[in-house]
Amino acid sequence: MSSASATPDAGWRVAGLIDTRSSPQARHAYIPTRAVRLEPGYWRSYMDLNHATILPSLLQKLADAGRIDNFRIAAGQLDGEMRGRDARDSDVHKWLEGACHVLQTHPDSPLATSVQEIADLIAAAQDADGYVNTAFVGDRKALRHTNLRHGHELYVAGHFFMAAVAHHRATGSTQLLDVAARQADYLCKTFRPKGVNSTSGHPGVEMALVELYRATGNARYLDLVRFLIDRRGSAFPEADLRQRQSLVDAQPLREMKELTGTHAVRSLYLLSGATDLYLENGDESLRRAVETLWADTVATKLYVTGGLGARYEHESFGEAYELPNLRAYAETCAAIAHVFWNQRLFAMDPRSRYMDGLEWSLYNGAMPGVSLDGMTYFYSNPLEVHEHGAEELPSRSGVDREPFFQTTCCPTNMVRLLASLPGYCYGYDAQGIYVHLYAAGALDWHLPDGAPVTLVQRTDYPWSGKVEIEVRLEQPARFSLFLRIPSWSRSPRVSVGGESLAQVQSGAYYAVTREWQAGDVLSLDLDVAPRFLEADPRLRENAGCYALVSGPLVYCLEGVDNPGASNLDVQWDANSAAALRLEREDGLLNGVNVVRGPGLIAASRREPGPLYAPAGAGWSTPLQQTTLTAIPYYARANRGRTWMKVWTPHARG
Ligand code: FUB
Ligand code: ZN
Repeated sequence: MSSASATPDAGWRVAGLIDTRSSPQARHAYIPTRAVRLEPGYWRSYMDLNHATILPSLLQKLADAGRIDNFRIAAGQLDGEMRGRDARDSDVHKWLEGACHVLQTHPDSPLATSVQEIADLIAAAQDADGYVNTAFVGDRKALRHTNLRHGHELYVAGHFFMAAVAHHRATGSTQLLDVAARQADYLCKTFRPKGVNSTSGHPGVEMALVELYRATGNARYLDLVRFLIDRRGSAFPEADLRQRQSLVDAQPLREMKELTGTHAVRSLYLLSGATDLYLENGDESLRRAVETLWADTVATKLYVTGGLGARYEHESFGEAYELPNLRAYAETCAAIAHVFWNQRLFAMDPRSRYMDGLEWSLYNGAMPGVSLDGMTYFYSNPLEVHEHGAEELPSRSGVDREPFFQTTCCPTNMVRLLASLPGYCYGYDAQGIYVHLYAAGALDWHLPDGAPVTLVQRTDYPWSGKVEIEVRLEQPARFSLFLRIPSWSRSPRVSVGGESLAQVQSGAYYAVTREWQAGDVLSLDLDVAPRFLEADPRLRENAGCYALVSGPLVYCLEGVDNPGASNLDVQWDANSAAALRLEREDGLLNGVNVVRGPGLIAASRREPGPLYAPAGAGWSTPLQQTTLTAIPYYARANRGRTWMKVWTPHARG
């Protein structure tokens, strides 16, 4: 945004989640987590749950699994066997990153003690040459960089760099930033044409190195990112094609036109890093690549839930329109990676389509990843579940939540995402302030000339589409407030002081530019009335089906709310669209809007019958009328084993 250079200590308090203030190609910057106070509402309840339950319980689980002791052993403070797979340290780093985000809004949190203890341990475990990774020290030191396909070394380093930057931005301390810089310097010396001339099987380090550059000003980190990206397409020639696709190495990134076969999390992390690099170096070929891949992905490979990665095999994207419901992989981490990528794309090109995608994947792709009590998690997120069929599915099938995983990437990703949520809500440019996400609370920020401004947001979003923003100023000031008008909203309305404003369009930011007076109130009215979506006919599995949405939330049917029906015989009445009712249920699932509407159950199909019949003879099954109740998809699987369905056929009763 400007030409000022980033240096440690400079501006750590005002750096956003990604700090694009000095990025030459960035047209937008984000407002840091600490400037946003969320008040009771949807996101605040998750922030509190994360702080009070998820972070402490997950730290205990990490400790029980030996993840913290691994650092003690590496630091020579404890004798014993290290435990866990090669990527294990990344779980600690992601926890640490999340806890540091919390410290921005809650500097007095008891988590501060654990943060400091872990920061000290990581610093103590750093090797003399700068390397930090408990899986490759001692007698495993010789194995460093010998298994770049699967060893996760750079992936782990990337998560450490993100934690170190978050620690710096939370506390102002450079303790971990210095440790990270030493490790990054080591990587710069190691990964080069005449050194380790390869890249990482699991990307992630790219966006982290760019953020480390933004925090330290060391441009060598950008050179390393470019090197790691440029090696893609020829780093793993010994692997077969499917493996190279999975490693995002089947083609150079700039030549890729789609993500079929690529590992979802790997490719979305890589694209986040490539977008970051473009923001810094303006390489137009990178911009073309990320735009091409974004367009193809959202047009052909994105679940209606904002989930990504259709296949269990290699945890990868499928072909265009290959989006199975029962067997969806849709890893929680992939939806979170989509959030990361869209945030970076928006900084490159501030179009609401990126923030719409971010919001959709956040509510519907990521949030199902944690239970309402914050104790169990989903790795994969199918769009349909059989009542009795779970055992035949692959492990981590998204049927029953689990408290922990050996590779526990998704829970620790949830932690850092939830902790950083306020940092997604607002951004700014030279014209004014952007409201990206609607959530009750207050923003304490400043105008381009430095004058303080507070925005007080009052809303019950996503349960209601009404948002009020009160502007508090010391002096009247002229600037723009940009409101995201989501593409799903019909007939959106904006007014200031009761006066309606013209030409409010969905799928764009609406700029309200005026001389603002203290106490001015801006009102936004979005229509969250429930409605059905249909899929592109090429998505054959969903032919004749509806998905139900209300505002930014995708809904699903669960057996527990719809006794007498099953996922195989339940249908919406084709006439039900006009009869859908949005009803508040404060006592259900921590308080949700349910949707009720007329449905049908093909009752006589319960017994196995002939599997096939002559064409045209039809399956003239008597249909029993019923009222169906749908709940938000993110809240599914919180009441024991039950069938679930997002895409539901519709029929004439
Ligand atoms: O390999 C580390 C993580 O484990 C990946 O990001 C996820 O897809 C899971 O496989
Ligand atoms: Zn994961």
